[in-house]
Amino acid sequence: MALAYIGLGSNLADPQAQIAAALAELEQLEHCLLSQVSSLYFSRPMGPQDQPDYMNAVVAIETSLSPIKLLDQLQAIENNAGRERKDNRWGARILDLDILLYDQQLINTERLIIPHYGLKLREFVLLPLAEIANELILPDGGSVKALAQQIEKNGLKVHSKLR
Ligand code: ROI
Repeated sequence: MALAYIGLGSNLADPQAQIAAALAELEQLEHCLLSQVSSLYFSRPMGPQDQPDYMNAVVAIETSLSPIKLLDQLQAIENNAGRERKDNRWGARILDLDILLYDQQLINTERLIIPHYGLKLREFVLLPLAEIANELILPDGGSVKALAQQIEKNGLKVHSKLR
């Protein structure tokens, strides 16, 4: 089994409900065990500011799925939520599920870059990750705890418990 960390984000169509529904779907995934769930966080948009605030969370999943099979499953959940795959890399989204880490693997392919490129730059990823994996060391040797302590919080707040 591998241990994967997944980032969840939403800023459209009742973000809190979107994240809760995604969590329920992650719990049902075959060959996956949802082992940890962060709090739900309120965050300000990174990127264009003319979009709603976000809800974000991070979960840990034990899985026997390969990284690409896991990505297929996550994209199916995004699509079920009504996510449109168009060219809006920095725009509002109903549901975003990103593989942040997959064990200590480094993956760099067209479909998948792991660790996720935004991991160390995004307070809405680092702080929820630190909540569930404070002692985690990244493949490049970086400490999640230290990175989370150093990053600018940009208004990030715990909104509620998910579990
Ligand atoms: N901003 C926040 N706060 N949370 C996100 O999940 C998020 N996702 C994105 C962009 C548009 C970069 N901004 C975000 O994809």
